[in-house]
Amino acid sequence: MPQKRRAFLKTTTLGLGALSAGTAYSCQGQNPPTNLVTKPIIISTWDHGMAANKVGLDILKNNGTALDAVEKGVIIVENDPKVQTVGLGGFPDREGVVTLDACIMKGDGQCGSVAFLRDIKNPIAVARKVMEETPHIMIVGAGAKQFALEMGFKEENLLTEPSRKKYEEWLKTGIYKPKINIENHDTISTLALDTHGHLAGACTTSGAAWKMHGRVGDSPLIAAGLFVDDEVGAAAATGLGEAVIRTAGSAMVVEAMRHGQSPEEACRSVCLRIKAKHKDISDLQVGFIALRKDGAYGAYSLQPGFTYALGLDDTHELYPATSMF
Ligand code: SD4
Repeated sequence: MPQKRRAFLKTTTLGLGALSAGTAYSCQGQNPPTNLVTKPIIISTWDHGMAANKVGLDILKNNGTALDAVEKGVIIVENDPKVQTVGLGGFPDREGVVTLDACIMKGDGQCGSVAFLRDIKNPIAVARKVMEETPHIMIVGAGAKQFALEMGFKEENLLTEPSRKKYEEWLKTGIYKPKINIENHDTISTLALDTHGHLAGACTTSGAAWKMHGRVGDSPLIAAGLFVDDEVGAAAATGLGEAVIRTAGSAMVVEAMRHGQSPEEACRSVCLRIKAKHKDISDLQVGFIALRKDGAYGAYSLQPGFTYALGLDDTHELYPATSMF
């Protein structure tokens, strides 16, 4: 593990100690008292979630909405060419084309999504426009690009030189065997609870590197990559999209919380279901984050290595998720 990462990676236990003066809870199988509400709070997948949370938490602390917090937070990661799994600089598909997927959802059920979008670096903002400016929920491919251009988004080349070089290296063998999440940078999913008591979530990705042209994963699919319900909580996924879609992953996490499981238990239940549906999970990674309406949070993944970033009060920390193996 790189030294820099190790330095700010904290265990959940340490994190709880650091937070004990505040009102946050981890969710190791316990439901916190519901009269102690933690808000605002923001939680994101992976190390790059730290950058998203910083922007998002500032918005939340100024009484901004959870919707603005998650959108403006993940845009930071979409704009970062060094993150090769999201937005600008994302790895291309097997034809060398960068195609992006994203969705956004509010706790009242409003949502928007784009998939197989080319040449527009902020799919999450386009997804929000779909939610706010159209009678639809999901727009894909050429139609999504046309809509984005109509909404004033700029067309640009998303294939950066480092990603093109990696693609050319991959072309030498051209073998497609996804090992998603083995390197620690991936899809960004962000969930937030604002001071008004509302939840929102955003999920944005360039998807699986070297995927078939036209392949769409879980990330733009409401219920798979993301689900938010103000009555219960929110959940989002990272990892191999096909496995998440098969179990309607994020919606199932929220439903498990609705039936009384803590956020971490709910994430674990769906990981168990995914395990049961696959003969060999040695190369399969799926991770979930969950945020309950009272501010309780949790995360869980199949394989070790999945990290999540948490922002609340004046604290930003990165934690390793509990994993099955
Ligand atoms: C996909 N779920 O397209 C995305 C990729 C991902 O962590 O989340 N990786 O399958």
